[in-house]
Amino acid sequence: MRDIIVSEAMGTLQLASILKENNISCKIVPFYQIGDLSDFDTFIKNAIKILDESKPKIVSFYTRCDVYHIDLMLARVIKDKWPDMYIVCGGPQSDITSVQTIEQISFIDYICCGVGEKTIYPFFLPFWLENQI
Ligand code: B12
Repeated sequence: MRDIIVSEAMGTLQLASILKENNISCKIVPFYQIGDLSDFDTFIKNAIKILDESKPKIVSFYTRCDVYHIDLMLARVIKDKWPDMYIVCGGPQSDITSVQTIEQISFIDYICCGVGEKTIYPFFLPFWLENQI
C-alpha cells in the first residue's frame, strides 16, 4: 500500500477514494506492479492476466506525457481482447490531446477532461449498476 501512495498520482488516489466511499469497487494497478517496461511482451502478458482475473467493466488510465504511448499500446491490446471493456483516459496528457485522441484513436471510448472529483461518481455509476444486474 505504501508503494502505491508514494508512486501513484495523487489524482488517481483521490478518485479511487471517492469511488470507494460510494461503494464502487476499483483497483489501482501501477505499471511497476505489472512488470518491467523494458520487457514489453511480458509486461503485456502480465497486464492481460491481471485483467483476466478481475474482468473490470472499465479500465481508466491516468495519462502523462512520459507514459502516454504505453497507455495507448496497452489500451489497444485490451480493446482487441475485450471489445466490451470501456477504456477511459484522464490526466494531463489526454487533457491536452483530447480532441486528437478521440478523433484518431478508435479504441479509446472516453476522455475525462479537467478535475474529476465531481465527475467520477456520476460517470462510473451507470457502468457499475449495469455490472450488478
Ligand atoms: C505534483 C506533480 C508531480 C509530483 C507527483 C506526486 C504524486 N504522487 O502525484 C512529482 C514531483 C512526483 C511529479 C513528477 C513528474 N511529473 Co508532475 N506534476 C505535478 C503537478 C505540479 C500537480 C499534479 C497534481 O497532483 N495535480 C492535482 C491532481 C488532483 O490533479 P490531476 O493530477 O490533474 O488529476 C485530476 C484529473 O487529471 C482528473 N482525472 C485523472 N484521471 C481521471 C480519470 C477519470 C475517469 C476522471 C473522471 C478524471 C480523471 O481527476 C484528477 C483529480 O481531480 C502537475 C502540474 C499541475 N499543476 O497540474 C505536474 C505535471 C502533471 N507533471 C508532469 C510531468 C511531465 C512529470 C514527470 C514526467 C517529470 C519528469 N520528467 O520526471 C514526472 C513523472 C513522475 C512519475 N513517474 O510519477 C506534467 C505532465 C505533462 C503531460 N502533458 O502529461 C505536469 C502537467 C507539469 C507540466 N505542466 O509539465 N509531478
